[in-house]
Amino acid sequence: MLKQLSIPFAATAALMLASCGQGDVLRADNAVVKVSPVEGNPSVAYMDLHGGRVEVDLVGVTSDDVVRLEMHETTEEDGMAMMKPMKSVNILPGAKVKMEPGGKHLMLWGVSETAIKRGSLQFKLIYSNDDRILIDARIEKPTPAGTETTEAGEESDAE
Ligand SMILES: [Cu+2]
Repeated sequence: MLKQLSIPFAATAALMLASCGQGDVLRADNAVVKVSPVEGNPSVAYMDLHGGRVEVDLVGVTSDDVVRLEMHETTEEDGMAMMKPMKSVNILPGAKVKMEPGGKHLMLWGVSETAIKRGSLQFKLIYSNDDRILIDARIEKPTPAGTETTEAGEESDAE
C-alpha cells in the first residue's frame, strides 16, 4: 500500500525535468537569406530565435560576408507597411521570436559573390548577456521569371 505513494512523486519529478529540458537553450535556426533580384538593392534574411533560461536581448548581428547589416521591423501604420531599424530584439526565456516576411527581419547590403556561389553564409548573433552564437544561413538566389536556371553542372557543396 505504501509503495503507491512514490508514484505521484516520481511523476511530478519527471514533469519538472521535462519543463526545463532542451527547450530552453538560447539558439537560432531556419536562417535563410533571400538575395534581392535587383542589383544594388538590399537583400533580406529571416530566422527563428529561441530564448534560453534567462531573458536576453539580441543586440547585434554581423557577418563576414556582408558589407552592412541592419535589424528591421515592418509595422503597419494607417494601412501602410513601414520599415524601421530596431536596436534590439527582446527574447524571453523559452520563447520563440520569428524573423519573417512582414515582421522582424535582417537587411543585408553587399552580400559577397563568394557566399552566393557557396549558397550559404554565417551570421554571428550577439546577445545582451555577452553570448555569441554562430548560425549558418541558406542563401536563396532570385529566380527571374522565364529564365531557366539549371545548376546541375555546379559542384555540390562538401558539407
Ligand atoms: Cu528592412
